[in-house]
Amino acid sequence: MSYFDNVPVVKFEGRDSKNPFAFKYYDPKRVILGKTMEEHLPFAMAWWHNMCANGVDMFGVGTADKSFGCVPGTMEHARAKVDAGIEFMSKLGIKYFCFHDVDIVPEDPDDINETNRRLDEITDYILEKTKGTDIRCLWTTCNMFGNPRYMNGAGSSNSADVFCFAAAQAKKGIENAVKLGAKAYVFWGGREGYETLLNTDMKLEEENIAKLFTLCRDYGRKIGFTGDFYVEPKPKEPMKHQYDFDAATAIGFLRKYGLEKDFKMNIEANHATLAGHTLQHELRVCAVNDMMGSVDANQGAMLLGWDTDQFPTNVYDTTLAMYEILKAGGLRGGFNFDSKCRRPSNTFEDMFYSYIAGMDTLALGLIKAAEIIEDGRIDSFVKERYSSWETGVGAKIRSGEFTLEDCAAYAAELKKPENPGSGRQEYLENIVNNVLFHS
Ligand code: XLS
Ligand code: CA
Ligand code: CA
Repeated sequence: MSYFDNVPVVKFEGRDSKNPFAFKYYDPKRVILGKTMEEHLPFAMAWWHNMCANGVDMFGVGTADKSFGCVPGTMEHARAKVDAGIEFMSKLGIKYFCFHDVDIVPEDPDDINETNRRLDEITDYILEKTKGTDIRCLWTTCNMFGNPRYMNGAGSSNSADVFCFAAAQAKKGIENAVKLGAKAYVFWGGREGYETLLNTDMKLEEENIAKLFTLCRDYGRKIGFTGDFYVEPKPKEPMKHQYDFDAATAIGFLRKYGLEKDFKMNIEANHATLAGHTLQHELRVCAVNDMMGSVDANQGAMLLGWDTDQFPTNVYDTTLAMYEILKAGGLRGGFNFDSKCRRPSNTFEDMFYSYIAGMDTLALGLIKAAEIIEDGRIDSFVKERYSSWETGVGAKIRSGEFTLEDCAAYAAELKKPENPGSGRQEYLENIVNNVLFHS
């Protein structure tokens, strides 16, 4: 049984191609800065958007049919989604997928044991179907925000019983990560936050989230999970305030509880902009803190204040993101398209066009970021800008040789410092344009 008969295998044809089912920039075997494009860009399919989401929103029912010929909510449908997902990934040359537990099986509303049995059945099926292919799981996670039991949070719930259900789901999620050979297990704190401090014990909630992370880390290591745990920051939505606000906040939290060795960041572009940052900023924070894990590739709508999860098509942003990633030596994880087709883009063809657009936009970003690095003008400007720290007083301060009194005595002797020099922002921005639009 195949689902996408009218879509051919998508291949690289180059930028002059007008074939809508061809890559214009993503050329998997092309070598850039010593690695192939497919090594630089381990793409992943997000099960929830691609295989599940049907365009439903607060104002209307679904516009896309994701039944794959089955009755939704059945295990037959769950298996059809596996078949369709593998066919979809194969046609695009995507090697990874990511999922929440309830994306791959229908949750039994009354018995977690039955949900877990279904998870065993479907993960067996995934293993069987991916055998002999190079398709693998990038990361697993659990939906600990949709079920009404999580209305007050999961790890941060006021209810210890609810905490145990979150723990039970995460335990199964980590076991599934081991079973499927995933590189990571993700915690996105969907409802780990608050609406009002009038009813909230913030200290207890944060300590309990750390407790959940610690229990999961210890259990994972005990059962042989060697991958990373990721925290995916997001400042708001669904909660008014979420504890994992941004990368800096999440990294500080992990360090406070001694979790920084086992955890890295999963940075989502749209969450960065909701936090008032650029994706480039969040990636730089990860890079300088040795926390670069994985990326949820998407983009938001700058005029809206919510999480639109659009496919990344803005080359300027992907170029600057790839610049950070290249300079940090690459990702430990990959690029998971946590992106969904717009509600009126409701055909199977649109799913392919969307992934082709996203993959090409990241590939073009990679090409341009490598060109910026090879061009060298930006790097050499930054190096020169900080050159006062390489020798003399700067070197002495950095090495610890200079005390506060030494700094003050030096200033007293100098009387007045020289102008620190132009930041040259417009000159640098024009270099980016020059590289981007150089034919
Ligand atoms: C929601 C998040 C979510 C995580 C996984 O905003 O992006 O989908 O990636 O739970
Ligand atoms: Ca995400
Ligand atoms: Ca999102």
